[in-house]
Amino acid sequence: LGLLSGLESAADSAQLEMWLQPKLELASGQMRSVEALVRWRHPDWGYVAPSEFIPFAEQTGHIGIVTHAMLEQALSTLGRWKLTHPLLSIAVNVSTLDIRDTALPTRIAGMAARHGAPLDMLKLEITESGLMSHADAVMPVLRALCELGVKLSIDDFGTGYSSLSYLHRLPVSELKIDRSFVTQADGAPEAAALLGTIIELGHSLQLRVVAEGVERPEEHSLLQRLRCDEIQGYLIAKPMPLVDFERRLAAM
Ligand code: G
Ligand code: G
Ligand code: NA
Ligand code: MN
Repeated sequence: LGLLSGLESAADSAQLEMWLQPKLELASGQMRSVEALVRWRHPDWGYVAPSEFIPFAEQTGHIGIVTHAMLEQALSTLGRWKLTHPLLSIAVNVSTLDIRDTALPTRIAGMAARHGAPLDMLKLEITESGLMSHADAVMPVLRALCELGVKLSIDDFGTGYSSLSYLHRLPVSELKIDRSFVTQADGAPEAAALLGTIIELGHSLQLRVVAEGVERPEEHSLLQRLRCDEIQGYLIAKPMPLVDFERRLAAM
């Protein structure tokens, strides 16, 4: 309960920080997109890990506080990058509860207008299980987001139970393969073949395919051979505060 009231005041006092983790586009060697990951800087407890408060916030219906804080920071950043880095997109994680909220698209459009942010540089990452658990309820919201130009990505793909016909109908543009598949594929031929099959599945659905959790050079080259579009993981960079990321951008 202390955690919960803490979360509410955390948002008000800017303790919910947006950290960024780059992704690397394999064909071009360019950075096209970064993922926003929340970090709670508590005045007494120090950094509270997302694993300690995200599941709790979801269960108690308070995830909207986190989502709103991340969207605000992402759109404000995109507004600033419009002139300096117009092709760099930011992906924000959203939970099932968020995408069942029919007011979400309008709220996002309002925030973007306020920050002068291009909506087509915003991406939302939604877990496969989140998409599947309320398939009918989320479809109108996904369509409305898509019409605004917001890009949608299926996170942790391979860990849920997608029906292929439903996947085909979803207005998503990207699939993020869960990191467990990347970790297992390293040195195991059958697991590497499975990874290749998931990448082909994504491509036959006309989706961009991103692999997460890439930690070793061998995984990087395997994913390059398998024609994965983008990779993300500690090998490329760990999540970092916005100021550190912008310092890196300036030095590139
Ligand atoms: O960055 P880290 O590995 O600590 O994140 C742990 C978990 O918290 C991951 O599953 C990640 O998707 C989730 N997470 C991180 N930031 C956010 C956020 O802003 N919103 C939501 N809903 N989940 C997040
Ligand atoms: O659920 P989601 O896919 O959003 O989880 C992202 C989480 O994965 C974040 O907590 C992030 O810090 C973590 N992460 C990012 N890259 C790596 C990596 O290369 N290895 C591991 N183990 N975790 C990673
Ligand atoms: Na994610
Ligand atoms: Mn993921």
